[in-house]
Amino acid sequence: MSRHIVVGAAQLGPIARDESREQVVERMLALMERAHQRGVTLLVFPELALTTFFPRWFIEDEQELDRFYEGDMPGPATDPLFAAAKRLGIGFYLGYAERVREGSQVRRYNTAILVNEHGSLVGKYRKVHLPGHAEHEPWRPFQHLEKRYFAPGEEGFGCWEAFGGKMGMALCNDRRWPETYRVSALQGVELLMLGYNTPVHYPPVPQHDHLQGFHNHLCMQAGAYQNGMWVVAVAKAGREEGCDLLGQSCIIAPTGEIVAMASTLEDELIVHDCDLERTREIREHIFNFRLHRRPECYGVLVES
Ligand code: CDV
Repeated sequence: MSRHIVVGAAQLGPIARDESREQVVERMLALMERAHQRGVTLLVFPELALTTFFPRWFIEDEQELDRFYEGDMPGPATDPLFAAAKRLGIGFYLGYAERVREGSQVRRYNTAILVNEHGSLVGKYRKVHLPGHAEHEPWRPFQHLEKRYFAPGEEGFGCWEAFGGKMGMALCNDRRWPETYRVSALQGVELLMLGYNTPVHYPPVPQHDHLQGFHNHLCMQAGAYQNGMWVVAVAKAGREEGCDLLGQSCIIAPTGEIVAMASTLEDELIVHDCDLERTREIREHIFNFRLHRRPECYGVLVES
């Protein structure tokens, strides 16, 4: 028996600070059309896919900051993505900056949504692991102010029934944490989608810069294998406003093998026909959680 889903990873090249939503959505629609021609029914876009990666700047003017957030999803600029989903029969994962009013408070999240092949919202995920710093650090060549611009997601990782399987969502830095995969796998996730923006230069530890590509794949291949799940990881890549962002978008099988990988730092589509049943090769044997896990020995994981 097999359960196939043709998945696309829609890597985006750089987005300029003054590029409009309409221009970006145009690029995304072109990728959706190409994906449709290749039989894709689920397309994964990057983290904060609608704008430049704005946490690289210390922005004091609230109005200027708000330009990078979506108040409505879909809104007038993003509605064409939902319409294309319905017209082409392609669902998508989309990362964006979310601004919501909660009572008298405005809250901002680094968010991803999953939309099905009918153009309807299936689920929402708010980034759990926010990297970087909250205050302006002028010594850095560029900032990473996610801790200033976003509140951490409180709902954790989920599992959504869609596309004939169990889907999970995460965002960028989440991919470096083993908990992301395990908490998802324990809920049954068979395919984990994640978008990322990863500067090649890491100012606090620059001696690791040459390892960015290695660490990117190392954590995701391990996460896929140790949890028997497909991982679809999609970059915003290339030189964006003078900052080099890692590419290497990829699709990873539950065996940990990379089965498709982007070879440019531009808008690029990669596709793989994923059989969700292949998760069983791992989950029913080497990592059969029910038979072999020893949660009674792992208490410190949640106690500290
Ligand atoms: N957008 C991110 O979460 N980026 C981080 C960087 C700052 C290390 C990442 O883990 O790729």
